[in-house]
Amino acid sequence: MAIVADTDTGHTSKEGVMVTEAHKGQLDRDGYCVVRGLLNETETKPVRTRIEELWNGYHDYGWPHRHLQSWDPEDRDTPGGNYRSGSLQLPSMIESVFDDFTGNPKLVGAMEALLGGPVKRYTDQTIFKPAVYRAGRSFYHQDCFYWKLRPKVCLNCWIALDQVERGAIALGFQPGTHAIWRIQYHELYWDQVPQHGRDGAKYQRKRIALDAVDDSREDLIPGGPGDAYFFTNYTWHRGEPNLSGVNRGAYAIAYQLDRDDNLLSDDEFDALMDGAPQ
Ligand SMILES: O=C(O)CCC(=O)C(=O)O
Repeated sequence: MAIVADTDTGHTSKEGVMVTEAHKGQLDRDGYCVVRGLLNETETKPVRTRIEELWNGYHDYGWPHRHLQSWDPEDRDTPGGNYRSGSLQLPSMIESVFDDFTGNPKLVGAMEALLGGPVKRYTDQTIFKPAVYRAGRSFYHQDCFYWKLRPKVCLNCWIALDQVERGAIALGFQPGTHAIWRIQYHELYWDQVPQHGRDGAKYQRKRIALDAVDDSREDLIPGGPGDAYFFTNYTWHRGEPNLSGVNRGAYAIAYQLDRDDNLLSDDEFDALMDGAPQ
C-alpha cells in the first residue's frame, strides 16, 4: 500500500489510513501511540464474540492444542461441552474470523504508515482475562526479548475489544524506553493464575526484573473497543489485571517490514542485551 504524506492535514492520504504526523511523532518520542477508533464495532465484535465462545467451550479443538491455552483444560463442564480456552496464539492460522481481523486494511495501512514501507504479518494473539480469576496482570517486558527482531523493523498493535482502564486490562507503557534500542534481560516468573500451553503443561512467563522498573514513569491509557495501541518491540509495556467483574479482551497483532533480514543473529542479540546474569 503506497502512502503519500499530506502536508496540509498531517494525515497520510491513502483512503482509510488514520495515522497522523502526531501519531508518528509520539511513536518516535515515547515508543508508542494510540490510534483511537482504528476499528469500528462491526469489525471488533465478531472476534470478541468468538473469543467468548471459545472460553465457553464452543469448539472442537483437542487438548493440548498448539494455538489454544487454558487455565483448566480438565474442566469440560461448560455450555459448549469442551474445555475453556484462554488466550490464543496465532489464531489467524486456525479460524477465518481471526485471519480477517488481523488482515484488516486499516490496520495494514496504519502499520505501513508507521513503519515506513510495505509490511507482512509477524504474529498475532488474543489476550483474554476472564473475571473469575481476578488476575491476568502482566509485568514489564519487551517483545524483542521473545522475538529477537532488529530495532525499527516491527510494531505490535494491541487492539482493545472492550472498555479498558486501570484494573480492567489496560496497557501501561514506560515512555522512551525504546529510544536506546537496547534489550533488557528478562527473568522467568509464574502468573498469579498460570495458563497451560501448547504441550499441556503450565508455563512461566518473562519479565524485566521489578527493581529495574521505575513505576512512577508509567503511562497507563484507558480506551474502548477498536482503539489501537501501537508500540515498538523495544518499548517496555505491561497489562493490567482484570478486577472489573466482567470478562475483558484485547487482540495483539505484530507486523514487520517486508524484507528478509529482520531477525537478529544470536551474537547480535547478545550484544544488545543489558543486565544479563554473568
Ligand atoms: O495485555 C497484556 O497483559 C500484555 C500484552 C502484551 O504484552 C503484548 O501484546 O505484547
